[in-house]
Amino acid sequence: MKLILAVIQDKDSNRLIDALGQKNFKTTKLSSTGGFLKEGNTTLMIGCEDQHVADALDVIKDNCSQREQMVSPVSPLGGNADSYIPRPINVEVGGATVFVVPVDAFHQF
Ligand code: 2BA
Repeated sequence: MKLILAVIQDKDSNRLIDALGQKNFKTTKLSSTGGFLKEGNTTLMIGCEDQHVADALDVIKDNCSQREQMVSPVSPLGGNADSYIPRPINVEVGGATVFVVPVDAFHQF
């Protein structure tokens, strides 16, 4: 058995959960925060048998979009903030960042 951890954008989460559910994948949705943007994103936990992992990854790929996001860098620490003009930069976020980890045991009590 494997545990798929998929970090996705909030905007994609309902569509992806529905698409996974239609293929009988069970999901747990966690509210998470990206370390770089410090904005909310969604982490899905999906437990499934090894032979279904590729199918789950296909569903994730098909339902998560890459988006560009403008980010304003914070002003430099210790520098002269008066003359600092923050220039927003473009960052490409997602589709999905996915970890597939082995599961030693699975219990439901
Ligand atoms: P964030 O950490 O908020 O990152 C959002 C996007 O910002 C990233 O998109 C990436 O394009 C960019 N980015 C991240 N760190 C950067 C840096 N030091 N310099 C410049 N740009 C940077 P994604 O790579 O698609 O990642 C989306 C979210 O997936 C991340 O949100 C984070 O929550 C998660 N993630 C990505 N890689 C991860 C990893 N190795 N371990 C754990 N979580 C990860």
